Amino acid sequence: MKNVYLALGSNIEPREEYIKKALQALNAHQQIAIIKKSSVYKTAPVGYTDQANFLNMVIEVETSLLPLDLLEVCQSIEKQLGRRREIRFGPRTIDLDILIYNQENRKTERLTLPHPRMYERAFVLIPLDEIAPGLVIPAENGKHAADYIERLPESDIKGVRRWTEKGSAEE
Ligand code: A4P
Ligand code: MG
Repeated sequence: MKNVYLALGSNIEPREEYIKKALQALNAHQQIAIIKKSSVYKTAPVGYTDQANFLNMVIEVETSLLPLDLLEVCQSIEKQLGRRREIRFGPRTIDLDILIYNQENRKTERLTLPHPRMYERAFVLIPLDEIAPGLVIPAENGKHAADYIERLPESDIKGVRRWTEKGSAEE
């Protein structure tokens, strides 16, 4: 079994429903078990800012799937939930990214691990730190989420607010 962290994000209504459905679909997969869920956070859009606020969360899962097979499952769930790829970084019903897969480091066209933009994103680092404060992110020289949060501008941190308590987006 491999230990994996996934990021979920949605900014098209009904956002909470899309997050819940994605959790259900992941949990329904025979080779995926959800171990831990962060709270759901309401977050200001990053990158392409002319779009609605997001709901974001991070989960820990155990899986026997290989990285590319897990990516395929994530993308099929995105598709099932009506995801259309129009604007890069733009609005989406659901985005399911693999943040960390075991202690793997890889950079291929289809998959980069850990997720290449996670170090600068408060909407990923804050929920990750909530559920895995002791986790060493397997890149650079082995830092924790909190070490990267420290480097972020205050305004990025303020853009991430708790929306629901831990576990309330039920499976
Ligand atoms: N890919 C490579 N590595 C990975 C990985 N570790 N996990 C490839 C998942 N996918 C990975 O992603 C494009 C391609 O990245 C995939 O085909 C896969 O082979 P995509 O989901 O199709 O397109 P995207 O979502 O537009 O791009 P991406 O790179 O996932 O966008 P980001 O970086 O996730 O940014 N602001 C807030 N507040 N909250 C958000 O959730 N999300 C984005 C999207 C922008 N701003 C946001 C949020
Ligand atoms: Mg994505």
